[in-house]
Amino acid sequence: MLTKINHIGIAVNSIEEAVPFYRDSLGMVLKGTEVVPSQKVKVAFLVIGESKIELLEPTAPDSPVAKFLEKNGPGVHHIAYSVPDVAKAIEQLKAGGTRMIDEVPREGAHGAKIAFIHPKSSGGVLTEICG
Ligand code: CMX
Repeated sequence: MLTKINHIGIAVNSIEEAVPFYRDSLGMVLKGTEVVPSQKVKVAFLVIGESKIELLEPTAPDSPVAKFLEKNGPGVHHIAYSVPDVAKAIEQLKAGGTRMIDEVPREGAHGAKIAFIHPKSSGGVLTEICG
């Protein structure tokens, strides 16, 4: 069902302050930033080879990422896997007993279809599937 790791999401207080480490110290390429209003986050995509890191900065105090930062501080927020068909993957996961946060695909960055698996079903690791 999964084809590859799509990206790793990292929660930060400030994209502007976090980018120099990834871009200048690690040599990753900043591909751009985007606000995802529905999820109250600003995201920055950094690329190295085939791999991507997504920095997540909250855009409002009640953003889920703001809550995450309050509870845990900055750090790894989620791991996203590519699937060919998100709706189909949701059905397959549910049929196998996996609890989903999203039972229907929603829109993520770049207009991609995404869905989150409930961390209770994935050993505490917030897991995203994306198309
Ligand atoms: N890691 C581990 N557990 C997490 C978590 C994380 N990053 N985020 C939330 N949880 C846990 C919560 O603690 C909660 O646990 P309990 O049920 O034990 O209390 C559970 O997951 C559900 O969380 P919630 O906040 O109550 O549920 P919501 O449905 O309101 O939201 C979620 C869940 C994951 C969608 C939201 O917290 C979130 O992180 N939204 C931002 C998503 C994001 O990263 N979007 C960026 C763009 C996406 C992209 O294109 O990649």
